Amino acid sequence: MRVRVFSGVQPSGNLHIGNYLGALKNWVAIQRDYESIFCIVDLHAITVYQDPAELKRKIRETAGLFLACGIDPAHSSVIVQSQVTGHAELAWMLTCVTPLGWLERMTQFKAKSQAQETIGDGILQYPVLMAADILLYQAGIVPVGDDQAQHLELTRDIAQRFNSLYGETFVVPATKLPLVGARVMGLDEPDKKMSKSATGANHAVGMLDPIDVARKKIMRATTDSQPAIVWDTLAPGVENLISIYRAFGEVDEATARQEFEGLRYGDLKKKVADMVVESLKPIQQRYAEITADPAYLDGILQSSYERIAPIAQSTVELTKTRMGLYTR
Ligand code: AQP
Repeated sequence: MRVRVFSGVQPSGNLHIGNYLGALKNWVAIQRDYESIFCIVDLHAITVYQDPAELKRKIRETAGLFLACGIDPAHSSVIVQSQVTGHAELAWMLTCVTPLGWLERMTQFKAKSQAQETIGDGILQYPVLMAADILLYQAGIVPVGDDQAQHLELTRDIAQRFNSLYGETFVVPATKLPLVGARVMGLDEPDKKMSKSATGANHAVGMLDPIDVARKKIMRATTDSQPAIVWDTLAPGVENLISIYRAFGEVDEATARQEFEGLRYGDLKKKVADMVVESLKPIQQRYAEITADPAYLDGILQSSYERIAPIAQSTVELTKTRMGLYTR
């Protein structure tokens, strides 16, 4: 059996270059080496309130962007999480083997619950649902950004705990991080991860930002009070811009050092902006073509669903059998 790859993105806002460099670019690079399943994780998005009409629109937008970024539906399945009931079913069964303390220790839970007036149970349960997403397909490899590495460790712990309680059931997955771009920082606050839910106008470059807007955001990025680059003492904002450049252009460190050492910040930003907008232009062009025909996207989602539904069904059945639940 070919090793399966699984990963997902929440349709909880505008996809940004952090999501692209941390996850999607890596997916595109490895998709043909594995049996690949990429998911719009809408059940995760509702762990915080989403406007229903907007969520519906974002699900399609995210699916369109997967394809526009280079996910090839001939090789990879593109699915919507809420269409496959096995995600929620398996999540419950895994909840019952997950100690509460494991969930309370998650840094994303701590950060997200601090920002809420009342803490929804969904924010606590989020990593169990993520474990279910991955284990449902018996995925061996999960390509994600650095912020999800802790949740992947938890997924491994849950799989191992289940296997030791009920017998070998789940493949224990490995995390795959990109070498550069695993944690893209906010352009306005380079000490914080670039995030869809951040509100600053210059925080993130969206994958669908108009080209002139994307350029302006990069030109306004926070650096420091030095005039030019000193490679051995890079301010976080400068390091972030160089990482973005390197990740988009697949530029190694030695080459980047040669290109950037001593360069004035204005020139650095211009080079980074050129690299980013030239990378975004063909993606945006493909996105416009893909979304011009809504039936095309519906067809991909449906054929992907039909391809993966038997895998999900068989894992749910196996898990129920292992636990002694009712099966026919
Ligand atoms: N800043 C980032 N740098 C690198 N990778 C990132 N990812 C997210 N932010 C960065 C990776 O993108 C994939 C999809 O992320 P997600 O939609 O599951 O949610 P998230 O990790 O919580 O990302 P956001 O953008 O910050 O969303 P919100 O604000 O809605 O929570 C994952 O592989 C993630 O690692």
